Amino acid sequence: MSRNFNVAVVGATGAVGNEMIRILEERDFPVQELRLLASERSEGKLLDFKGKPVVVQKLTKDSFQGIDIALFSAGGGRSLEFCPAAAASGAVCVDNSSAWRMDPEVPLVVPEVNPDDVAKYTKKGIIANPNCSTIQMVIALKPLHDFAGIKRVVVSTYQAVSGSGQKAIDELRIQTGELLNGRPAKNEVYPHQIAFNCLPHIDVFLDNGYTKEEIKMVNETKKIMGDDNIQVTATTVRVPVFFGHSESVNVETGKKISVEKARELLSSFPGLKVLDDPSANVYPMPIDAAGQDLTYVGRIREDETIENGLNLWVVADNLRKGAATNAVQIAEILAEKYL
Ligand code: NAP
Ligand code: 3JN
Repeated sequence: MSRNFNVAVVGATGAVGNEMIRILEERDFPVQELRLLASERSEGKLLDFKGKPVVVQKLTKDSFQGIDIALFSAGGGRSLEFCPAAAASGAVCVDNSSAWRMDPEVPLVVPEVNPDDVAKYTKKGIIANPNCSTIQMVIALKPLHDFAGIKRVVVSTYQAVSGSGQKAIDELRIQTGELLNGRPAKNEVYPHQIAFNCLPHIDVFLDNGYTKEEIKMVNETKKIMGDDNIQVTATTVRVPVFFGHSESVNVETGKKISVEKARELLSSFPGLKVLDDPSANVYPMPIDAAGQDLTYVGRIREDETIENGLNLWVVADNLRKGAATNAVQIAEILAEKYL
């Protein structure tokens, strides 16, 4: 990267935005100016970047003058309203919401899987970051698909509360404390108690009985992998974990992949780390993935009920690789190749 860039973080005070600031810092992204934007509730608040305070500004359509790259994580409504204004000012938007993901003129990118799709940003000036559950799954699927052609995927997720934002992190912490002290738990973010519980309900229910989160996994996987023939069915579940989404992934392929071959393919894929030694109790867990940028895969075994099938257990930090790290990696590709 030969020059520095003016970068805006929209939703800078949120769980994802905060992680974006940390990751820009950690990866030493070449930032000239960092502009932090949020709602008027946060106007004037100070956030730290590289040891210096940066004042949070209120998001308006004029917020993007002089900005090269705008990282959005302030919800789909804000992305729908403000990405076009940012793009019209000359910024390239990397959007973390679902607002633009399925727009045919907007690329949906996981850098390890389809980095060349970044080039398609020119039509609308927007690149979409996939849903966190999709990102970690497609990283595990891609090397298997390239080798043996994936026909069908059955996935069940175990998603951390940080996927629902800062208020949900607080809700799990407070509920756990109250219940352990014999007091009743209040719920505001979720429709039921989340502490010591599991909710098979992420995002809203649709007419077909699936949740929107489940349908995101179906549609986004096809778009990122560039193959509409991959069949995906998903059940997404919220669990009382703070950081790190886990997934049970059953894959049916066009030709057989032995467990040894799967291990070899997965081990050599960028961004993936195989942790698979059940005899020593080694398998991926969210407590180990939290704070990391890799996607971890283990429990690799044959599905003995079909001719060509594998079962995998896939874990990643949902706020990092599932959101902020993926967005900053896209920004790095933009900075290196396109801006
Ligand atoms: P969060 O912790 O609740 O933070 C929300 C952020 O949006 C805050 O900075 C908030 O600012 C800002 N915001 C809200 N309303 C605004 C407005 N009217 N104008 C300007 N800023 C506004 O939520 P989060 O977990 O960080 O998630 C934020 C968004 O990121 C989600 O809605 C989703 O679209 C996306 N996301 C994507 C993934 C993924 O899978 N890739 C994962 C999680 C989230 P204030 O502090 O001023 O209210
Ligand atoms: O619940 C999770 O674990 C991930 C949540 C993602 C999310 C939360 C609120 C709105 C999204 C998303 O990225 O799909 C959205 C959205 O639809 O933008």
